[in-house]
Formats: sequence, C-alpha cells, structure tokens
Amino acid sequence: MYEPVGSSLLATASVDPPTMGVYDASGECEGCGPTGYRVLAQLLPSGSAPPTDRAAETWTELPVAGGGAQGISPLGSSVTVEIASCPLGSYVWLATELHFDSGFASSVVSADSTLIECAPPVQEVEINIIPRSINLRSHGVIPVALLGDESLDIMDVDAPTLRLGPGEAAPAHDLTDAWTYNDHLQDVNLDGFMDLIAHFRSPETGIVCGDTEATLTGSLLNGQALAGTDHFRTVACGGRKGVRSFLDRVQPQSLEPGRPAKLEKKE
Ligand SMILES: [Ca+2]
Repeated sequence: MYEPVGSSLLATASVDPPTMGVYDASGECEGCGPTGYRVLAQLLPSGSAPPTDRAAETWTELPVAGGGAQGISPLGSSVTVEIASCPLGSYVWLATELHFDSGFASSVVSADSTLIECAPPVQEVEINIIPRSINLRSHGVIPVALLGDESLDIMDVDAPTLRLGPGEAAPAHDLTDAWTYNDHLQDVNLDGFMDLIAHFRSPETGIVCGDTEATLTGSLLNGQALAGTDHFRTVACGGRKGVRSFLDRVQPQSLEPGRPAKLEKKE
C-alpha cells in the first residue's frame, strides 16, 4: 500500500464514483452525490487507536501531490499523499473528505482508509575502511572504523547490526559481548569522538576485484538506519592468478565432495 521514497512516503487513497443524480430543467440536482474529494492526513503515535476526531478542520493537512489537500480531485481518481517526515514509530492516518457543489463536507467521512508506519530517513555516517588496498586473495578481515562525531554518538549504534558490502557481511567478532565490544572502541582519528572498529571477513563482503567502494549499513539502537561509504582499491587481481581467482568464484561448486564441478557441453 505504501513505498518509501527517500525520506518521504507515498500512499494512495481513492473513492469510488457514486451514482449521480439527475438535473432538472432549472439546473437543480435531485439526489446528486459528491463531485470530488480531498485527502487529509494525521500523525499519531505507534499503537494508537484510529482517530476519533472527525472534524476535518482540526486535521493537519500534509502535502498531497496532485492537489488532494490543496484542491479537489475527481471522484474515482487516486491521490498521492507525500509525507516528507514523521516521528519515529508514528503512524499516518489518511482521511477522505467528500466535496459537494456547496463545499466540503463538514466532517471527515472516512478516517481509516490507510495506515502507514513511518520510517525515518537513513542517517549518513562517516566510515573509514582502514586498509586503502584490499588483497582479496588473503581471505583476511577488513577493519572498518565507524566514526563518531557531533551527530553520531557511537554508543547509540547497534553494533551487531552492522553489515559491510553487497554480501552484507556481519562483524567477525561477537559485538553483543560487552568485553569484545569495548575492545573495538577507539578514537582512531583523534578528534575526541569515540569510534567503533568492526572487522568483516573479506570473502563474506561480496567485494570483488576492481571494486572501489563499499557501504557499511546498520541501525541505531532506536531503530533508525545508518549508512556510510568509503573508497579503496583491490590489489593482486591481475595476471593468471587473478583470473584463476575470478574463475574460482564464478564456477559452481561440485555437489559431490572431491569431484570438481564440470560445465556441461551442449550436443
Ligand atoms: Ca574519532
């Protein structure tokens, strides 16, 4: 029903066209239904019951792309509601307010059309992939420093959620253990803000020869996502050994131990 787009959320609400009435000779409409509608949105804390306040005037009008809250949309059409930001854990309720020739209805006619959980935007963080050159043939660990600063208290990071690279490698060490975690804290750039150094097994990161950057993702203890990217270069990738290493990765593994996988020849 919704999809996050950057830091905004989109939702769609629509109203089915009612049976229209009949205009008489004087232009008066007998039994005419509403001619349009607009959508209003309200933010409520997570777990709240549906809004009971059905007075449209008291609802916050969040920006609605396509004119929903700003104008009248024809019945049967869809309206996209764009919420630029909302507090963590809050919900957005959409309400439909019908429009008649004489103006908007005095109250919200539908207050439970769509329920959307708000997701906070991803917090950009600064990371430092410590080896500037990565030798993928070494199959070692890649230490990555997540740098704390004015906007990131490193203690707010949910360290076990950190993942590196397209393979989303998890930390090689058990950062849920308090002693292990403390061993990984260090102010690596001597700026007075504590940093966290996590290690990732290079084969698990999905980093391959020729890659020049990798992204560290994870979340804060409050659930907000974080992400940071750093650059490096891969070494020992050229020559026959490099090609061999590449083929080792792309060839399927044999299902039977001890027997190498073979590519089937087409007849
Ligand atoms: Ca630091």
